[in-house]
Amino acid sequence: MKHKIIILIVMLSTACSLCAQWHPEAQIDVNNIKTNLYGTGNFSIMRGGHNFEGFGFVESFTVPNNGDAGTIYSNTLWIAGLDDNDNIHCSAVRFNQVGEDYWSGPLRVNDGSTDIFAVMDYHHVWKIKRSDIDAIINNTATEIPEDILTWPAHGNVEDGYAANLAPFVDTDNDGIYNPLKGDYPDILGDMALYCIYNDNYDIHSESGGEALGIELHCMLYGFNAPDDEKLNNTLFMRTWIYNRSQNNYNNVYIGNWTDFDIGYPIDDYIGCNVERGYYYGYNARAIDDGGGEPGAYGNNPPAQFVMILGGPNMTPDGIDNPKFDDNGEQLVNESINGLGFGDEIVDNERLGMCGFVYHSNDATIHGDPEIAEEYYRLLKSEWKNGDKMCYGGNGVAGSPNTTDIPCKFMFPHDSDPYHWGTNGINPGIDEWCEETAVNGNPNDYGDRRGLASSGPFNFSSGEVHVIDKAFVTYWPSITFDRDEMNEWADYIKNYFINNLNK
Ligand SMILES: [Ca+2]
Ligand SMILES: [Ca+2]
Ligand SMILES: [Ca+2]
Ligand SMILES: [Ca+2]
Repeated sequence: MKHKIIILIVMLSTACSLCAQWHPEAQIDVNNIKTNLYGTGNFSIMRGGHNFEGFGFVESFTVPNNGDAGTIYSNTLWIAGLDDNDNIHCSAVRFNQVGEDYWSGPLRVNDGSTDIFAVMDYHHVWKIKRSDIDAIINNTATEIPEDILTWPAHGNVEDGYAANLAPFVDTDNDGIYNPLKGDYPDILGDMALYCIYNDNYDIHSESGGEALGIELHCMLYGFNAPDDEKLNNTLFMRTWIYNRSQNNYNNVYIGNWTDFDIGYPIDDYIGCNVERGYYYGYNARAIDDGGGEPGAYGNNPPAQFVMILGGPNMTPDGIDNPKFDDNGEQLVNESINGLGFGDEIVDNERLGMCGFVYHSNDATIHGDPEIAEEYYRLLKSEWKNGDKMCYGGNGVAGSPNTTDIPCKFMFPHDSDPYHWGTNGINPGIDEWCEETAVNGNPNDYGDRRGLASSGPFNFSSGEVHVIDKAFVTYWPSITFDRDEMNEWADYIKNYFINNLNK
């Protein structure tokens, strides 16, 4: 037995530090989107729903679910901030090509530590169906599924972990999860995937950053809604982030990073919508033509957007922060796309998308970040060398059609009428977007990656922040149309506010 454990430890140590493919995974297939989720909260990573670039075909963020084309190659969470000594702490992965910043399992509540046994115990993605919960409630269940029986409701308190982890409905109110007595997982949607992971098991070999000591719980969920095209093409994600370290962090930014691939991956554009708090990848060409390869959309390709429905809590200040000034004018600040502003509820305000930057797969100033400081700069809407992003052109000061006005949102088109991204200054260029970026001419299309960030905010020891996002595959009724896409965004945001934000 002891011998076996030692072998297992050696295997796991090697695997954990190296290999994303080894992460546990499960697949959500509740509606028109089908994707895997890894046990470290990422999806599609190291895979494509595509047959390009020699990766081979693997089902991942496949839309429609019975097709062979997808819209997202990789989606991950970045977070970075400063401790009391101004040291950067950073957890961020892109493709796990370099290494790993996240591992399965919770952290001990007193010091943020963990060990290989916890990594092993939580090395799983739970998959829960609403129909199985209904059967338990209605007493018609013939057998309780394994993932409901093993739902990670409680941590090992004797070993220092939190008593309560995954949410559950405690039907007998005894504080203990017991599915054999009628308790069941408290999920959202008709199907949910759930995993628990942390950034403190090992050194950060992907970003090189110092760990924050955070424990993350991720729920990816959706609705089976064949009569509701918008909801049926949406997945939601809720992430709970616990600061289990003893550090109080300041100037923290959290980001959602996406490598869009709209079918054929190298003919894409990217942009963002400031007022609605989302960013999107779309095909640069009317026809997504993969040259005969499977995995291209052909005519009428979809666009994919990621909306920050509700970001980190703002620091409580005892007031319901307003959305409008005394004259009824929109305030030029985070109330533009944040949640809970001017709703007569004190201190429920949450940041939305406070910045958006894109970058490319190249060695320029636009290229991929490599060290923690570069990740942190991108999170702050700066270029990786520390230069401010500037409005217009390619966002790099001194380039054609680029102003010297610092900006927070790249390619906002007409979605920033209050000029929040340029600190209230009218930059004098309307509809900044890829189609007309330089002298009215289109950019070369390519393989785009984008990062939406929320911040700055404070993240104290023992505190939890909750992040809500939506991943929506928008199908144009005729051709790609930003006004129509905005209707989809408004519908999904309202659905979230009315049904899910509780
Ligand atoms: Ca109970
Ligand atoms: Ca494409
Ligand atoms: Ca409020
Ligand atoms: Ca407040």
